[in-house]
Amino acid sequence: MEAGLQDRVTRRAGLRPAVGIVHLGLGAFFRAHGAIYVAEAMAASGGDWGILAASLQSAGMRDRLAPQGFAYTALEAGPKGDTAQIVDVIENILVAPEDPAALLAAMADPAVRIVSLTVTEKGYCHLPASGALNFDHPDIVQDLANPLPRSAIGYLVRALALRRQAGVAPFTLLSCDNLPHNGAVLRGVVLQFARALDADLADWIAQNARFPATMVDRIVPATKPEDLDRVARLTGLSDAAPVIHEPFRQWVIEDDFVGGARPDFAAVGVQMVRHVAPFELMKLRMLNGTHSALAYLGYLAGFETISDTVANPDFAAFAQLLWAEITPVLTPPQGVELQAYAAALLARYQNPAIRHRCWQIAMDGSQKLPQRILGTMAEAKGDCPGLALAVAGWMRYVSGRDEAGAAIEVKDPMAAALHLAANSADPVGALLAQRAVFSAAQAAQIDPILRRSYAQLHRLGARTAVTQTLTRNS
Ligand code: CS2
Repeated sequence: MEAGLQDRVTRRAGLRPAVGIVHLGLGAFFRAHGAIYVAEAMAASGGDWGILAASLQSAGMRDRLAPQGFAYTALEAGPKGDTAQIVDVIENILVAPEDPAALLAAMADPAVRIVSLTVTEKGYCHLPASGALNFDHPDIVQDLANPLPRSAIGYLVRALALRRQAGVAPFTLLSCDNLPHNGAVLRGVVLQFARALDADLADWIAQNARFPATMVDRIVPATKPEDLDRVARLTGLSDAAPVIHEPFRQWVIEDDFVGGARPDFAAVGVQMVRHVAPFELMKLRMLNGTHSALAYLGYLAGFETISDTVANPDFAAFAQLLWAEITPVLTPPQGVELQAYAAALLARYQNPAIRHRCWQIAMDGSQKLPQRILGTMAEAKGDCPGLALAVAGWMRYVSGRDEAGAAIEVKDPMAAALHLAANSADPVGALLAQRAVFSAAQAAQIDPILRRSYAQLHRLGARTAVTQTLTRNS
């Protein structure tokens, strides 16, 4: 039996950086992306940017990482082989529901100057179609009525209130989720929540806090049980919570922090820019849009992962068709060539060392489709057979039955409503009527093409429908 990671990581008490960042939402993505950049920035330029991470739901990650001193292995899985590094930048992990007051106190500490978030789209408790705070969300209802929160938004606002009370400047709120204008969306929901509590607090936050927008990118599948052996074989150390990631990474951040206080991100390749929006839109539509499309159609066609899906030449050609639909209505960031960006994406998807399950990407489609796919369709005036087939794939997927009649485990905050709609007499009409996902204008615009795509998918199955869509549009 190999030695454990804990035997290697000697906690250098006294030499550790102080905590300067609280991170909400401790998933694999943050551990393979933001945390590594922060560790590298401190190695390059110093600074007290140790991370206190919080799990907003379960204790699992804390329980696995605590015996290892919160260090873990990040395994970079490339087409030519794996390499591993130990990431040792997390100073502590709190499990929010166990002790909400402890997390609030940590966020109110004046040494903390950044609170970053990877809480996924649904963690913003907003209405995806409009961006407004969902005041009917059960967590928001509870968090407005109680000082001990449940939601990320509740934690942020209650912690900011404590800082204001204590005469401490607010922290920077750094959204690292795949939402368009993520900084502005976060600012919007935080201010709406704060205003419902106390208008003066909302004004103080609006004037003094900062909400830089970011674009984050690295493909990081959920860690699977077999990955533990893969890591132990490579490093000779057992690790209860490694992360597996692709070689590529990108982080673009709007350089707007409270008092300019931040790690030296620029020293480690983060692009610090004035306008993130063009990067964000490109990534959301070209990467995440095609990821979702391949996830629904690939799943229905019986492929397990994205790399399995694009190993099929027709699905790889279908990805190209999607990019051909997306790029004409996209303004690239300065200096970026969209064709080269698309070619690089296909190579990333083809990386056989990354086993990213279609099922994982298919999760939470109601929260993802608007910014990933529907925006392009609206701007392209609905003339997108490839994207329409992808949305039809989602409609089929949320019915909960695959093409062979087997059950699909649909994970989505709207799963129940979607299931009902997708199994009604008029699935396309009933799903297009979901106003959290489709605006009335958009539903009317894409109704005809979606009916055709959905019928085609039903009649032919995903594989043949993909092939037919290609031949019709070649
Ligand atoms: C994926 C993303 O799960 C998903 O929905 O599309 O997690 C994707 O892998 C990342 O955004 C890549 O940066």
